[in-house]
Amino acid sequence: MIPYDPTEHPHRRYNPLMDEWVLVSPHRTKRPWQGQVEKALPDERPAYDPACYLCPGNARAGNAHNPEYASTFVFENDFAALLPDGPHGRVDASRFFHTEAETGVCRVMCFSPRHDLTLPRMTVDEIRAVVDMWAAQVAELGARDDIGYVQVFENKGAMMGCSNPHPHGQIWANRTVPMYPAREDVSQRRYAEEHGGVMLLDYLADEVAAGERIVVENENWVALAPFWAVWPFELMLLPRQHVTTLPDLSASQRESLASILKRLLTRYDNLFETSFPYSMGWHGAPADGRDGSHWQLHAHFYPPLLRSATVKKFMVGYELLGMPQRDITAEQAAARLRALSEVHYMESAREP
Ligand code: H2U
Ligand code: ZN
Repeated sequence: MIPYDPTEHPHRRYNPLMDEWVLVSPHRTKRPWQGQVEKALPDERPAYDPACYLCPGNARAGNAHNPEYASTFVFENDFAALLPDGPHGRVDASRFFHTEAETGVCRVMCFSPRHDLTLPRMTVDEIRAVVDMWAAQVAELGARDDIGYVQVFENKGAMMGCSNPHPHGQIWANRTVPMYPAREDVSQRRYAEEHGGVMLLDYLADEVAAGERIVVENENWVALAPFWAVWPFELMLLPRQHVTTLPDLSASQRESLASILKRLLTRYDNLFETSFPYSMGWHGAPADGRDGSHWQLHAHFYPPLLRSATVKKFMVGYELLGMPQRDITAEQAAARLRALSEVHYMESAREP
């Protein structure tokens, strides 16, 4: 039999966090690509847009008005997917018709008053304010006895369904723990019971030793392409120390988080010289009152782009019906992101 070569031979990789598999087909990256590599149109936006419902002072749905905010600003989503008042718990459990009424809170969080910015184009101090607000929201909502999990996330770019380019994210807080964090909870709890350690800390130690999937790191944080990544340029961001939730981050961990976010998001933008679309979000220990010491806080970045500012990876056919599949390996993706500059292309372009 031919000896197995991970850069050559189709193989599958196991994701122990989600208990899933991904099919990797590295030989396909050698096939000729005749499509062009387009650049996106330059994104020229004003610092203030009178028609934007997220800009300071502007009107929102209903009769709401934003204050003249100067840093971050959080408000209840005017079209919330979850509502705080209402029934909860099992309402029907016949053989095939399980229903649970659910309650919760949805908020929108503006990262900056500036309509024309994105996280990588903000200063480290401004990003630090975003980190502090994320932590404050998780602390406040998580302390409520009608909330079991606080999901912080950002949808960036029209390609990811983001409705407004003003830099913003969302916070959805449920009574129950949503499906993916619940699955991560089971995996991490089982690992702690079986091995007596924290799964993602042990994983991080092995990744640091291997080195080939690390993209950026600093004294407190490591951003890496997970061994089991599904999306072409998927990343995971992890603290080096054992931390279970965003509010538990120390001042120095928050400071270095702001710094590594700027560096990694600048690399993302520089990859195809476009404002890189993605969905990102934080996973930490639930706020359901159970022990969460088996958890390690982390962020996932799921970007759809594959080959250029406009060519995205489709999760279709086999991915929907069989299992997720990727061509370039996590190691190749990490090497490409590692090779990029940490000076944002829009800023370097201005230099003569
Ligand atoms: P996106 O991140 O998907 O673009 O979401 C922006 C949110 O802003 C969206 O959830 C809310 C929408 O419900 N929104 C308001 O709360 N008030 C408005 O006036 C417009 C949009
Ligand atoms: Zn705006």
